[in-house]
Amino acid sequence: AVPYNHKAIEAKWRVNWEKNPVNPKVDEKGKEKPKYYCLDMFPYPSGNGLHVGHWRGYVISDVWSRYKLLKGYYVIHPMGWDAFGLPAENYAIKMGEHPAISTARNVENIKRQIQDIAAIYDWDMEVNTTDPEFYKWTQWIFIQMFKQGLAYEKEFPINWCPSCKTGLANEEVVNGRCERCGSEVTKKNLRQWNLKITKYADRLLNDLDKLDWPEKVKKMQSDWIGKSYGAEVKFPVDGMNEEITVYTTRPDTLHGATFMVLAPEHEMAKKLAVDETKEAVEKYIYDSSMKSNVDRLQGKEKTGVFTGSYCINPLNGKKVPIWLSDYVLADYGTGAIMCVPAHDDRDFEFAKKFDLPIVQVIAKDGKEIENMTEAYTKAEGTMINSGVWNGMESAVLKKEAPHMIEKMGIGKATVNFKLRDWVFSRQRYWGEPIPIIHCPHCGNVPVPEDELPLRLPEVKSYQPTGTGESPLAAIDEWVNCKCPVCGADAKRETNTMPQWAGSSWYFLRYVDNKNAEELVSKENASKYLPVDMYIGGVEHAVLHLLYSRFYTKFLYDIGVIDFDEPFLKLFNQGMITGKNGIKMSKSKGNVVSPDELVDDYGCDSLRMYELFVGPPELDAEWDDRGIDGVNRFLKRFWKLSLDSLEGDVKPTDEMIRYRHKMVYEITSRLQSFSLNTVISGFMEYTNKFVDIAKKTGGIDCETIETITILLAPFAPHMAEEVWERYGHKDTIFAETWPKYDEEAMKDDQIEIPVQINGKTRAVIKVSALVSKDDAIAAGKEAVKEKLTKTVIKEIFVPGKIINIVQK
Ligand code: ANZ
Ligand code: ZN
Repeated sequence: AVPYNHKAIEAKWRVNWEKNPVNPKVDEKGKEKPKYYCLDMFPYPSGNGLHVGHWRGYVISDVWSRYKLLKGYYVIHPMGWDAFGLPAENYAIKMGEHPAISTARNVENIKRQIQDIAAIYDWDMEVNTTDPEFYKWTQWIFIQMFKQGLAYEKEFPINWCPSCKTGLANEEVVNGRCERCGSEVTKKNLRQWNLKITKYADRLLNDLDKLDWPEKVKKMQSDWIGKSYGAEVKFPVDGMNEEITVYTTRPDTLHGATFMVLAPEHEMAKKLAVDETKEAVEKYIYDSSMKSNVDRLQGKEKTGVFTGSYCINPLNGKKVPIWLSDYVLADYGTGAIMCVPAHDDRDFEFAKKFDLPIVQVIAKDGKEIENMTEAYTKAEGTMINSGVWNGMESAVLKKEAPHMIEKMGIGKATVNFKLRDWVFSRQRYWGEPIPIIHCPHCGNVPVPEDELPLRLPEVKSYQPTGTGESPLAAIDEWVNCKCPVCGADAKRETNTMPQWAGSSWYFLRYVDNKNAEELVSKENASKYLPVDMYIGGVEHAVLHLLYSRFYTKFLYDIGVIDFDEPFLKLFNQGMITGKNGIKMSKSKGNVVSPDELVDDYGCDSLRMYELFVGPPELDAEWDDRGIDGVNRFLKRFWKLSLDSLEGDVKPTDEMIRYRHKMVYEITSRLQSFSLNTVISGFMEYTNKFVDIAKKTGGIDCETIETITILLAPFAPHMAEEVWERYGHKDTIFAETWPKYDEEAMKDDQIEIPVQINGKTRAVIKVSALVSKDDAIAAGKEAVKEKLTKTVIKEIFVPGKIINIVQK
């Protein structure tokens, strides 16, 4: 047979597919087929280009799309660019070039590189978040939220990245550092636009049940939303006509509350100071205003200051001192807590450090502990030192206490969420302008919808200012405008949206990307959405994946779409790393570029190797040498198929049996997303067929064609070429995925005698192709009663006899 020439074959099919796309466009053939929407997380067009790690996700989604195509679906498989935001802008600043120019060039480059993968993206659906025709709708959504009271302005201390010189949302702060650049995050008091995602907290939590997502991601989202049940309890302040309300999830421990701590920002903090403590209290308040939330929660050593005032424990009337400490957050619960050092770790640490009383109220193993060395934090055990509650089970009391407290009139049962509203404005240039006009008479007025898009103006200096104002604030001609309501002189909002704005809804736009009247037509939205399969990295678990769910629910509520969850199924691929598991990056110098591998081995080999490196959901270390193995497999199959074509052999029972077995194995491994074992399955079965062909001179045509269809999603070029050589005119992707017949998979059964020391003791039925180990195991089982001595020899003559020798 002619040798496998990947260059010629791949070049030829690229041209053919260009002319006749294998996935017919929307509204052509698609109409009568069911849809399947397979979505990739769209990339940031950075200047670094693609490495073999990026390929992995795109190969997985393409294999899945082509499989669905062969299963008879109309497949929606689009691609676009998440091009606004910090990464593009930081890159542009580094290169001293306007972000619009570098972004456009990066898009060109990456698009060319993505095309090397030979994925069946429909480029007619392409979107780019920086295209005014796209961000017109990003702005439109913001205006709808504003009209519903979900987008609001507020001044408060927010997370601030001193290096990116912009405010950040909580989700963008990872372990106290900026999600983008890794700098330590501080606080800054800023006027901010916020989106009221908290209004959707319950729905975002409950609807996780509807989703076929990895449990790990669902758990991250539900932890982030952080719903907890507890009580608010009112503590009167001693000698003042004031009350302080605390939030607790452990009202059962109320008798053990020996002091109280307020967040330094608490509105009562300053008022509680007395003459002797005033100076220390004010200094403490100022110092903590400079720290980030994460620092405050994970800070090594507890800090705090006594206010000089006391309040009264409403259950037992005891006086408890009021302290300030930054381990209590201002924006969670009520910003004040009752401290039960015997049963809470942080309170315990604080009590030890400042020598405050510790009173145990839950008996651990029925006992009161002499000298506590750590808090006993479980709600297990009987109540002690708790007045009328003594003798109750803490677990029961924990549930009942909120209602008891409510009846006593000292507080109420409450539910709390950790989720905060989304800080939505950025003091940066490269983002969607927020379409709001500040009018001295009318307040905040949205830009009239028929004036959208509100274009991002050209500026000379797009560097962040660091003053808390965006670079747009320096462009007077742009800032100064007329109020659309009253016509007075007014000013435009100069903050821009965060990079997550466009990605929160882009998947809706693909299916109607040229619609000038609507974000997406009702018709297309209900025909092609929601997304059936979403493929991407796990790093967006609480950012993009939460924000998109919020946007989808909002657009559902205002009637734009008729579904309220965007992504029915989610698959998170693992990372491809360099040697020793180190992340591939330019700075580490361990980036493997796909270009040379494609050149040397071909796209088909690289596609298959990307899957062969390991289970797709796990990280995998890259080693170039491994690609040789899959390349050899492709050559072997190539030769087998061409030799068989010449040989024109009739099918044998063995060929048929293995064909059905192979269809079964490949399909079930593919269905369970075990893509690396699909590739090893191809290798195993091809070896088997090569062995058979040695005896028969080839493999029958139907079997080879079946394997070729199975192979098509993985090595599409070779599959098309073999298919054509087998005499087919139409693309292989117009075929249907092969079916298997369980009966045909079964091996022939034969009867075989089992002897002990040469005497037949039983006859068993086994497969004609049974292995030695399986045959002996089955034989021994059949005669186990008679195997009384030590087995010294086991003989198996295939198809003839099993003989066990014992002594
Ligand atoms: C008394 C108590 C006793 C508490 C005990 C715990 C254990 P989750 O589950 O995360 O909601 N808390 C309340 N507001 C806080 C704030 N603003 N900053 C820091 N901590 C705060 O946790 C609720 C618990 O965290 C509350 O229950 C409160 O401490 C603390 F044995 O109250 B607990
Ligand atoms: Zn006005």
